[in-house]
Amino acid sequence: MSQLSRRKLVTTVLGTAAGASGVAVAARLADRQGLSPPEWHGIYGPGDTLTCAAQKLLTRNSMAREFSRDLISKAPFANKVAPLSGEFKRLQAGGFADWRLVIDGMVARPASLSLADIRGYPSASQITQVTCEEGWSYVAEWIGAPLFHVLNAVGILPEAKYVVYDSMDKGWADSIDMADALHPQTFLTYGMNGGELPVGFGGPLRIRVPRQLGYKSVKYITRLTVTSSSKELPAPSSYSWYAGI
Ligand SMILES: Nc1nc2c(c(=O)[nH]1)N[C@H]1C(S)=C(S)[C@@H](COP(=O)(O)O)O[C@H]1N2
Ligand SMILES: [Mo]
Repeated sequence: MSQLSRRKLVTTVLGTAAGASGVAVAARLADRQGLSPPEWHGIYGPGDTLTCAAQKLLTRNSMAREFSRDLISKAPFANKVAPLSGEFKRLQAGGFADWRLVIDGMVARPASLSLADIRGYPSASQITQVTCEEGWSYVAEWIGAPLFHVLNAVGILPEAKYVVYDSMDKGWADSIDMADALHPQTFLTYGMNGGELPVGFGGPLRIRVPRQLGYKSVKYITRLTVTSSSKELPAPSSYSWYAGI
């Protein structure tokens, strides 16, 4: 089925089902189309699931707003710089030469990439806003490898549904679905405002997911795991999994 006719079908069916036999039916249909947050059977009710599905349908091909260079924040605010571990400090002392990003799970060619490897992929930049759920934000230029280049290189298997990312900052693991993982503005970021990505802002490597709230843009990432199972996603934090803005 083509993208367009599928979308039409989904919106029609979602609307009809929501009116006729209740939101639960519509939520199940949304789930089948890969539009639901993975935890909707748990803390999300069918109502929230429909909200998420509707936003995903509307924003499927949308881009996060990009700003002109003169709107880059003069004093961007680094949220929390966690007391990073001894292991992090050792890597930092070595100029991150030993830093690796491990890519595993449902990929044809699992990989362990150095920063130089990641810099070897086509690079891109975006001037986008980090928006914290607590109400503050800043605009910065982010430079990195669009994640889809790297995922194409390792070869994601057709059943793959999510990309999980883990961080050297304990407790900061999260995940996105394939629509966001393959989105052109989702970056493995190693540069900021023309220079290297400072440690305070997540250096040496941070994922940028600019269509979602700041907490999805996890700093210090060291592992990407591709999976088809929502059961393999990191335990939900107190924030909602889908944070589209
Ligand atoms: N590893 C890690 N990543 C993180 C966080 C964190 O504490 N640790 N905070 C998140 C939150 S809540 C926000 S709003 C943004 C803030 O980005 P900043 O630190 O560049 O200001 O980073 C996100 N990524
Ligand atoms: Mo945040």
